[in-house]
Amino acid sequence: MLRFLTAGESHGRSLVTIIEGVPAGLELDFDRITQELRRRQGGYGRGQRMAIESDRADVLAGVRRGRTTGAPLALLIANKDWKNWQLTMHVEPEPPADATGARRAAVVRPRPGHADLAGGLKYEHEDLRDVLERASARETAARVAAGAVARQILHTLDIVVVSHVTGIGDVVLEDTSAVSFDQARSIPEDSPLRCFDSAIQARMMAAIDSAREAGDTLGGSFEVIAHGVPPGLGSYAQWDRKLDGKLAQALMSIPAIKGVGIGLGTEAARRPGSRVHDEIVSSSSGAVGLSRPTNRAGGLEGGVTNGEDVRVSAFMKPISTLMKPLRSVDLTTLEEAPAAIERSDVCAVPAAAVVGEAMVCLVLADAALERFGGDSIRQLQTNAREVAGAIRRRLTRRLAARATS
Ligand code: EPS
Repeated sequence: MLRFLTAGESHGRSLVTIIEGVPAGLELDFDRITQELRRRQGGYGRGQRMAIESDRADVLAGVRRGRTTGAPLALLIANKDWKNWQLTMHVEPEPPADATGARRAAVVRPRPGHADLAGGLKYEHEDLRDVLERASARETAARVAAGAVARQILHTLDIVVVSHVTGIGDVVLEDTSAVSFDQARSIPEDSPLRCFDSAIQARMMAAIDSAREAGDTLGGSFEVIAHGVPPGLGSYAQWDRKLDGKLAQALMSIPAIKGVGIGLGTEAARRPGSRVHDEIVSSSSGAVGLSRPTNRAGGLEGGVTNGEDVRVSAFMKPISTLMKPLRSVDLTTLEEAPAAIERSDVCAVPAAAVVGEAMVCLVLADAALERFGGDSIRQLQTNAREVAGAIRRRLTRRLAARATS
């Protein structure tokens, strides 16, 4: 079982993550972890914090001489902004003598859309900074670090995960499924919004500019595509083992995500079955003599992977902090007041797509370890090859029998 926990606040000293269940013998590519963290910082519409940070993860445990040992990994991401927040975020009862930065006033006017009010009611916080510091999307940097490790486990099984932005506000791709895995993979890393269609991308950028000028924010949508996923991951046998459910929870847990779709997603609800279900045809080109001319199911049927690309979409609401704030209430007086303003992004959909990739990598790596087992990468690869060989032998034997009958 592969699991992870994160800890840390947006303006505290650091973010940390612990990943448990990583097989031994994985040659960890440290640069690739840094590369994923830098990808998360990108995107047209990101805020000033991204000019301060240059995220990288220090590996503190679970790795020796570049290889995982089977022990838990501990990764630490230092917040460069910490030097500006020590007088506000100090852990000690009183700020240390050498504490730096400004002392911020308590946050008492909750921002509609963020966790401020709900979190303050739950934990009985007077200063809503105690909520927003942990609820901040800053936490996703720790998830991306964990996801970068999971991605490397998947690569030992030739599974590759990519993403592409499919919508910003009301500027959306007509047909998300028209973008193939290879096309999504070909999007250059310096793309402003990582949308495959450059004309639509230009319109998306204009929409972000308009939102910024209006003191507003924008959300959007993205799709994560996992290629090379073997059949049989997940299970239909129990509600909490269905892989579509696990993927949906993982994506929904990303800050600001309000909807998830598998394959066609909600579009499947509007079509007749004849235009939803993916026919199965005998095919000499198929890995096991079968192929699917379409993949509207997004690689999952009954909560189990069927060998097609896993395609999951997520729908992100606009960033909560508006420079033209919405109405709120000052919780110290209960009088109407404009919502608090925190430094923020105008749009962070490309960043959320990178976080989405990380979450899909973590769920798929866990599902692969559940199906194939393996305390070491070598055992995992051997077991996965054996299962794939058994499927091929079973089905191609029937193909051979049919050919001779
Ligand atoms: C973010 C860090 C945060 C925010 C943003 C994303 O940094 P700061 O609060 O210092 O600006 O910029 O978080 C949000 C917009 C949010 O609503 O939580 C990051 O590292 O991704």
